[in-house]
Amino acid sequence: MERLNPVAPIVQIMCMDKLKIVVFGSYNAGKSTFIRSLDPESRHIEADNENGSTTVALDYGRVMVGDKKVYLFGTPGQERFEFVRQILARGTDGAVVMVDSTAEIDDMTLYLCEWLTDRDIPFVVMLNKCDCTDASPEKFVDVICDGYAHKISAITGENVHEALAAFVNRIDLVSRKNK
Ligand SMILES: Nc1nc2c(ncn2[C@@H]2O[C@H](COP(=O)(O)OP(=O)(O)OP(=O)(O)O)[C@@H](O)[C@H]2O)c(=O)[nH]1
Ligand SMILES: [Mg+2]
Repeated sequence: MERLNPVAPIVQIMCMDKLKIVVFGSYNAGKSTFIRSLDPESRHIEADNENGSTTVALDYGRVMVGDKKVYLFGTPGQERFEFVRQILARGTDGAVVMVDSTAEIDDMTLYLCEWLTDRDIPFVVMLNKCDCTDASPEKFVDVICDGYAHKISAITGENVHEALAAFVNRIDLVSRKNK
């Protein structure tokens, strides 16, 4: 699961002791839960819906990874919020693509991976909801992330901090190589 694959070049990282990471993913994948798990004091702009709540603007959280301050922005998953995703993506150092591994591969996830690749934004796939008995994360690995992904459970916190730290270190490593 940790196999390294080539990462798109990072053109500009303004200041490596502060990082902006945007969390993308389909509706209901667990983006907001992931940010809550990393930062219990995170903020969320949501509306009530049939699943409890859905993000209608953004999530915002902060977490230290080693000596780096990581600013996390969660996007809304509903398709109609494309304009919000475009705004939040500006100037980001990296991205997480959150996937519900109890669901099937969907067009939105494929589109997001392509979109990030086209823009040379380094990203990591997080295969979420691995606490569920019907989770099948393996089916995503080769299709959307070329072997590089982390299995997590945002709701239990399993592997959440470790997966983010691995990605932050990876961004750092690539930026040092490019200097
Ligand atoms: N079992 C399980 N449920 C999860 C996990 N992560 C999130 N959920 C549940 O999945 C639902 C959606 O979680 P959210 O974090 O709101 O998902 P989201 O991607 O932010 O959703 P949108 O903002 O609507 O796109 C909620 O009922 C969560 O409790 C997980 O790791 N395991
Ligand atoms: Mg959300």
